[in-house]
Amino acid sequence: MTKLVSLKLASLALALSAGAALAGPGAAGHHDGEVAYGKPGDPKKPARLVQVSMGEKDGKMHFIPNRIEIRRGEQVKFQLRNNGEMDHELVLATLEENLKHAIEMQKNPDMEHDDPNAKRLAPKKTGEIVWAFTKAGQFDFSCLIPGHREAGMTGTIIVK
Ligand SMILES: [Cu+2]
Repeated sequence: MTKLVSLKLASLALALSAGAALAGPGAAGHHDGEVAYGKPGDPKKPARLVQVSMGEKDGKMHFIPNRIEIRRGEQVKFQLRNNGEMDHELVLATLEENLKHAIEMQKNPDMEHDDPNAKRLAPKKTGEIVWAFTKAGQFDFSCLIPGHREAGMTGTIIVK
């Protein structure tokens, strides 16, 4: 009996210290993985559907559409489809981050993205990105496979 009580107390103490650690200063400012262009979406919450297709035509590569307007606070489910003959990806970020990232990709072209803000698709495949646009601004989405952004695979997101 006494042993059981002390065990319960020990687990209570553990739970309390875990709670204190969660509320510590380290957690401040990084809740939900929020970044300059918003945060990963919650698939359980409603989302506006935006279809984006990827492909190549006449030596150029594209996203359709390549300009998307979003209201601040809106959650968007991007339904992606690769209609092309090559692998493509959509990486959502600030323009600055995507330009920097494109340089890293040139050094390491096989870098795979499996982040909440990016999706890579083989030809004829579909995929989704769910993103909550919590901040106003102008953002970028690009295919960072070397040469693709340069061939036209880039678009703009405007959050107002
Ligand atoms: Cu591409």
